[in-house]
Amino acid sequence: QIKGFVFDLDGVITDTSLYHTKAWRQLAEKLGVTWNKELEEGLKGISRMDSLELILKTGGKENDYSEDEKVALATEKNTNYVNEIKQMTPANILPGIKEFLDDLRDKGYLISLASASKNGPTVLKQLQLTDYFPKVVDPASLSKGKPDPEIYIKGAELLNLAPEECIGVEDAKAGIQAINAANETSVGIGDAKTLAAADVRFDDTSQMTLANIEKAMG
Ligand code: B16
Ligand code: MG
Repeated sequence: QIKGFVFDLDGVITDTSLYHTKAWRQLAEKLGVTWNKELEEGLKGISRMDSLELILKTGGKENDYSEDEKVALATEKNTNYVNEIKQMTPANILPGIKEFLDDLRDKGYLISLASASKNGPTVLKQLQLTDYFPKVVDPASLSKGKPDPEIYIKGAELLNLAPEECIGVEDAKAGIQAINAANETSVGIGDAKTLAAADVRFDDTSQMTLANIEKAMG
């Protein structure tokens, strides 16, 4: 029986990928790495340092920078990103999400956040959704990022629930893999091909309701 929901943030609650993409693309082009759609998709859900590594590898530059230089590059991207998200307001909440969270809260489901982003709490604050997420997994506490299940296991633990009692919601392939490996039920938001491994999938957030999830789970 499902008692809790563990949410990804970027791409599920709001679309920060726009801002992540802008900031990473700016850095990549400065470093002489050509941007492409596959790279853009691959950056979703993975940590800041893993994102930088993927960009450098895409450009064949993985051995060109020291650890200190890499940290400086990632910090430069983050400064630009943090600047961008200052403009976010509750209008940036994706369609149907507020209603879904209200419904979950009314029906007594427990809710936690499993975002790889260290800026998660800031984004929730901009969206005025902090109160809906009393439990947030600290991404700095993780030894491995998505697709490793650790973040979703912790998301369930924070709610004092077994993974089998939780539904995880994700927009990224790496995230769905993490939810499945954690033994939670996976709900994917987005493209059918990318999210083929999801237990339940919707094209966009507006279709994600308890009734639709129950129907899809059978
Ligand atoms: P930060 P999610 C992820 O968030 C993003 O999808 C990913 O693109 C980003 O690199 C990662 O957070 C880390 O973010 O640099 O802010 O710590 O999808 O897991 O909510
Ligand atoms: Mg995401």
